[in-house]
Amino acid sequence: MTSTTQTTDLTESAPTESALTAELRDNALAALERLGAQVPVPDADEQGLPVVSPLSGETLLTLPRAGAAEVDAAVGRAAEAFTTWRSVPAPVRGQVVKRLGELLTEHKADLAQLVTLEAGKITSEALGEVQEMIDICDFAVGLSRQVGGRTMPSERPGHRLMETWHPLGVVGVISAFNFPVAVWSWNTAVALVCGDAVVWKPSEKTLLSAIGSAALLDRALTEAGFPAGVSQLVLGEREAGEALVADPRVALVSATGSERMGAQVAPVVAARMGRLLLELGGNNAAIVAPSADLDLATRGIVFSAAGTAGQRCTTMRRLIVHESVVDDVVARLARAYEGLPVGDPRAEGTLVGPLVDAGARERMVASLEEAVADGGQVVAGGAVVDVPGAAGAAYVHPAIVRMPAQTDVVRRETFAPILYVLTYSTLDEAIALQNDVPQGLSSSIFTMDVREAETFLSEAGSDCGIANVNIGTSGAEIGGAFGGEKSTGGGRESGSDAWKQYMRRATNTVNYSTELPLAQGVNFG
Ligand code: UN1
Repeated sequence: MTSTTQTTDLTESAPTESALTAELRDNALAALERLGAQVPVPDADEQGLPVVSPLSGETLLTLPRAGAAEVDAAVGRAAEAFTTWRSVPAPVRGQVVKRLGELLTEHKADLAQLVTLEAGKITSEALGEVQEMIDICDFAVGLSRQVGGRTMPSERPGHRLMETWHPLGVVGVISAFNFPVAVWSWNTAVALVCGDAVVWKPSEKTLLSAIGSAALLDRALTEAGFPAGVSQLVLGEREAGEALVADPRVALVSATGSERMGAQVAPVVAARMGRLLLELGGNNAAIVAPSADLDLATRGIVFSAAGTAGQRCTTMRRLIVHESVVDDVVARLARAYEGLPVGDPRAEGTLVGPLVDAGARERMVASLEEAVADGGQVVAGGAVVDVPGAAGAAYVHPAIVRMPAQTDVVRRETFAPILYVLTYSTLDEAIALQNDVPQGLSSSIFTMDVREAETFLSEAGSDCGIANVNIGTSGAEIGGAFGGEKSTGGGRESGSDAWKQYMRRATNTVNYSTELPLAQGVNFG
């Protein structure tokens, strides 16, 4: 890629461009400059990759498009850099991640601004996303002095039986638009302390925040005198993603996105015996029991269902409410939804920003129509919202729909703010409804009854990777392992012992005796 700082006159500005788009471009370029990032410029004859902001729905600028050849070169550079990086002591690698955390802290507002411009998140949530990056850096620094194996008793005298953990090699990270930078950092901070190199293909919808984040890591690496090759960024679309997934030098593919994407990636990686870490769709439900603290539940539900305009993997999409409290709960939620400020995510007080694009809005409208055809009743929101000066943006009012049953539309993930409400009479029935979807990411129960809470968390309860009590389905901390079961893909990123997926384990037996006893008492001559 040619690396020249891109200025306004080098960008493709359509004649019909809105004043808002010009402002967004200026803001984005200024933030990138503060981040020390070079914005690559496409060749004159190249059809560049458009950077579109969901705030205006228009193109801010174009970037060079990486295809299979660029991915091949990036993986080559990463594989080469890995041969040095793997032998750097893990605590020293941790110092690079520590520096990345410091740079992220220093540039928190700059990166958050790019997240808002590209993913449409309100400022507080965008800052929270960068905080999540800082948190995982802290976590990974601690990990850099802890990754290690066990020693087990050997059955043979004078023998030691132990495990050693080694870096895997090149990790391919494919991230989604909705957490454009945090998910990269979960993978990268941990992979780097584990001794791996990372090739990152961000969503084609969030290229600038990727450029900004990668620039900070490059700085941390070069300041410490390490080859920047361990961190590679490829800005491309499907062709680039396919090349990365198929490349036999990529030891682990960590991909976040739709269930459909996962179903395409998984067989390719499996066929070459590569490792997979998938974080795919969620269809997260909360159960509201008769004993629930309804004030607390209402607040938790509104954040998880309407926050991030319903565009988190962990967004609450289903509410399963006891029949004795359902009318009360729905009335409280409808009141809260009525007052939700929808609009420019940069504005103070806005709680719901735009959907990522018009396609997302169409899918929301279509799902609402299907729900109504299934007998659903829209009790709040659901309308398309016009924001002055942003005609190309896709704003909607988050919706609540009471459903007579868990029909197909409810069992699918529509990546938009629709909360389907179902009722139950026994806890067993509620848990069965909660589990009766293809996905298994996040779940929660609102109850003051310890028996109900414990049953929900037991083996007979939620089948999800995340199960919470008296808290919504979204907004997990980085200290726990993050991921889910069934069609969500089974991977675990972020905290706890997720690091093990970024390393390979060797079992070592050392004989320090003068004899050669065989295991299992075998006698061989
Ligand atoms: C995602 O939507 O892909 O738990 C990640 C949460 C965030 C991460 C979401 N910490 O909602």
